[in-house]
Amino acid sequence: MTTFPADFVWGTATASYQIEGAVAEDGRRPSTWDTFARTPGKVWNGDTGDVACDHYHRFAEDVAIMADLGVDAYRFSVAWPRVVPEGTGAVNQAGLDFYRRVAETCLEHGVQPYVTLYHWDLPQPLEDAGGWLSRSTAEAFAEYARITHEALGDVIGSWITLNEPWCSALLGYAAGVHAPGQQLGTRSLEAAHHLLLGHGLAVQAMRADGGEAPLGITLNLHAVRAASDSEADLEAARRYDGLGNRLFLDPLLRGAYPEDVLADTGTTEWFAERSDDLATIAEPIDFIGINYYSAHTVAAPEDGRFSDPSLPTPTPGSERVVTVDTGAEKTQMGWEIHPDGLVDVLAQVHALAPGLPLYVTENGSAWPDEVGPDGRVEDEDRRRYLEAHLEACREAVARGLPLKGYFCWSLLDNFEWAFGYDRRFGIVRVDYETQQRTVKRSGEFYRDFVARERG
Ligand code: IFM
Repeated sequence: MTTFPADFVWGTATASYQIEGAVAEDGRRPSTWDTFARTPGKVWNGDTGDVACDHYHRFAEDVAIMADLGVDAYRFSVAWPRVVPEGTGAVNQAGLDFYRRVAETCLEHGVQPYVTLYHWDLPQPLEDAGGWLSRSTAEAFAEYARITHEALGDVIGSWITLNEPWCSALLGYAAGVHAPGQQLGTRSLEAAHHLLLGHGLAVQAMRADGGEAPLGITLNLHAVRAASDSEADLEAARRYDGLGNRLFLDPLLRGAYPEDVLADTGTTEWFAERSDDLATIAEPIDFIGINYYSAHTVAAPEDGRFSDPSLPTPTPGSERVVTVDTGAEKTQMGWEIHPDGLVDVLAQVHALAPGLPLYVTENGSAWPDEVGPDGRVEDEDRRRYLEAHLEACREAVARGLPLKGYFCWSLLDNFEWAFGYDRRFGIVRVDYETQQRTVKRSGEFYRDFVARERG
């Protein structure tokens, strides 16, 4: 059996708005997610991140849990509206101090801090000025990245600019199911461009600031399979892969947008006018993070086939693609479980950028956990999902893919965006009434797996 390299990084991941709470403390100002969550009908049960897991006050306890689990690294995100509360202008030292405390506590426990600079909490004033539809947001992001890098560069092990720009652009500006909740069709691709530009500018700004820490970006990649070899189904797969993967991978790793996607969406001219930005977007990076949850089998629409609500409608072209239910087991999110798809997406990225280190920066599953009379959570479904995907990572390593680490999503149950607290992804249970943390069976499994792999 292939063993993981000795320096393979084992981690867990979270994100600021999903766990911190304390949304109005120590100078933090509202983000688009504060606004969105407060808009009636946008988030299940009217849940908000106001308190979440209260990680802002309990981070030391959470880091100690990670140390007990024996993980090497903690991927957390910095909330832009804590550091630069209005998006541009005045810097909030208290916000930077908080993240320094988190990072230093990690280091004291032998846990390397990996920081994501943008996991969706855009300062509301920037959204009011156009959000990611505006080029100035990309420039503001680079300045915020520079400030954070300069302040925390001595304690952060790795930097990730953006988390899942596909979600920010297409769920936020096309499907409207994420903040800021807009349904602008092809204009969502303008948001994608400005996110990518923001990434490139941020990489340049952080490089100019100096330091050794690796810089990268995290994408949520879709393993795409055509339902059949028919021309129509292959065409559907091309479209799904185009919007879900290549729209982001190609400019980042090849310095060019996929022409078929621009043609499909009628945006060729708009992008041609901005072709000078491509060199910035393709600024060399040190690694790429991949968030993987499911594979998608797609087909041309036809009666009786199931249409996937996660493919953003009304993005032009989405009406030409449906997702087929293959009968595979699904998580509580309705996402089919296909561990082999993880190897496929890693191989897809490797083919584009041979030699670029790869990390699985998120992977996990939601299940309707039950708490036993003894307080234990025997989450066998989550444990099996985790084991199957860890074995897929082993397979990737065996095939020679340069996979350097794995971060389980998530350390804690948390605010699952539009699903509020109704979906639990944690390997540690959070009782939202008492804020008590309990390591689930899946967490114990992960601890033992990591220990065994380390020999
Ligand atoms: O909770 C999210 C996370 O914020 C981004 N990636 C997917 C996770 C599960 O939906």
